Amino acid sequence: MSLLLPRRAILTGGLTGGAGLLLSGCDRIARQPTARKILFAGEDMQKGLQRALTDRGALAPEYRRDQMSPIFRTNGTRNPGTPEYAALAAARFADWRLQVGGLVGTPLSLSLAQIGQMPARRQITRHDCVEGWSAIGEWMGPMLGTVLQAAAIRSRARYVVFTCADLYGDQPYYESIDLVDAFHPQTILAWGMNGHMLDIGHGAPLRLRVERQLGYKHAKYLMRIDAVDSLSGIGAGKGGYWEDHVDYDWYAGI
Ligand SMILES: Nc1nc2c(c(=O)[nH]1)N[C@H]1C(S)=C(S)[C@@H](COP(=O)(O)O)O[C@H]1N2
Ligand SMILES: [Mo]
Repeated sequence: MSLLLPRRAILTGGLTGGAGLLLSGCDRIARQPTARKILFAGEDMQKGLQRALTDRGALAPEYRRDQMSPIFRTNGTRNPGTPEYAALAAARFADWRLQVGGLVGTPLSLSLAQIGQMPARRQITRHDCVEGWSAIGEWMGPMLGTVLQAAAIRSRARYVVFTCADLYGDQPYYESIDLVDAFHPQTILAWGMNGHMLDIGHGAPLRLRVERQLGYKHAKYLMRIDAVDSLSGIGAGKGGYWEDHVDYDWYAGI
């Protein structure tokens, strides 16, 4: 329970309005890696560490409806196209279940309806792809932290691994984040986008939104979520499909 974020404040919109506007000029400068290095050079270790932790917890900017992109492109897999996924989609995901396991006290198997009944956050954020495009869209779904808590995530857990329905070769797309991002209030399991149920192109029936990081971290077509204490047993050990195959950074902070 100690990890529970101030959900009431979030759900009533206390944090949703114009978080981006609250950033001071100093914060903006501190976000740039080179500036950050210079700033940190003059600080003692303790202060620098504290600062880094604060930075990780900060909110990504949120936008107004009228700032949303008229077109939000799709990227990576646009349809998993496997017989299994086709069958799930044909039944409008009535038979789909999200498995939550690994280092948890209570493994869960959640239907889309169950996830839809959980308190949802709505956020209009900017998606930044490493390939150089971005788009502003509205996302809706429960906080990942709520689901991890419902599963009674164990204190030994350090990371959360996502396994997807789409295959690259014979391997599902996979990604991982640490617990700071997993319990960040804007890290949600989105079932809604731009006022509709998530479509297949954007990751139906459920995709991750981890708003402080680049697009490839936002795993679409979620099938499993596992809490783990190490990433060494996942794929080649770097924590994600692109990290393992083309050396993308595991921590892709924006
Ligand atoms: N399962 C899965 N998730 C994925 C990908 C993918 O190929 N498969 N591509 C990633 C990349 S690189 C980006 S930019 C975003 C694209 O999300 P979108 O299609 O909703 O724009 O999904 C990310 N999540
Ligand atoms: Mo991307």
